[in-house]
Amino acid sequence: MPVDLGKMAKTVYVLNGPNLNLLGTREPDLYGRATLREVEKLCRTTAKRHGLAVQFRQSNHEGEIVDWIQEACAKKAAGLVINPAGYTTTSIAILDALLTMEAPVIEVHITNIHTREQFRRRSYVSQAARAVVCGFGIRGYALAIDGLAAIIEAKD
Ligand code: CA2
Repeated sequence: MPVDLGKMAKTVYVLNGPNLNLLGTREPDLYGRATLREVEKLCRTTAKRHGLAVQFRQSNHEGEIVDWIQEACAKKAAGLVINPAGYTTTSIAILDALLTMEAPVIEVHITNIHTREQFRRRSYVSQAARAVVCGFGIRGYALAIDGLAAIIEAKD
């Protein structure tokens, strides 16, 4: 039976890099007290308001994140939000995967990486990002989805 793509909710991927599974359990002064599960809920609530479905993932493994970016492309995701965490400043593999995406990519960081150590300030991922949100705590994820939704709606 043919699938009517027009009637299916568009999907956005929200990908989280290494150690973000620890959110809410360590370094609360820096990253806050909310857990990744709460971030997921925030993303789902925000996306729902825009009629978007969410694939929410976290991995400590670079290649798995690359696989998920390729999956988002193959499944024609409407957009992708990524907090690459420690891979932000090291991963050409993640950058290359993101550069293959036609859908808009938004980079998110919980902290303001520009007020932290020098080594955190240079992001490879930013080269593939339509926009970067940093320093709003976990609210940045909701802001990223709101922004992504506006870009997606403007395209329709
Ligand atoms: O501010 C952000 O969101 C970061 O992407 C977080 C990364 C860091 O390497 C980036 O420079 C900025 C670190 C994620 C580690 O997450 C933890 C969460 C709670 C406790 C410990 C680590």
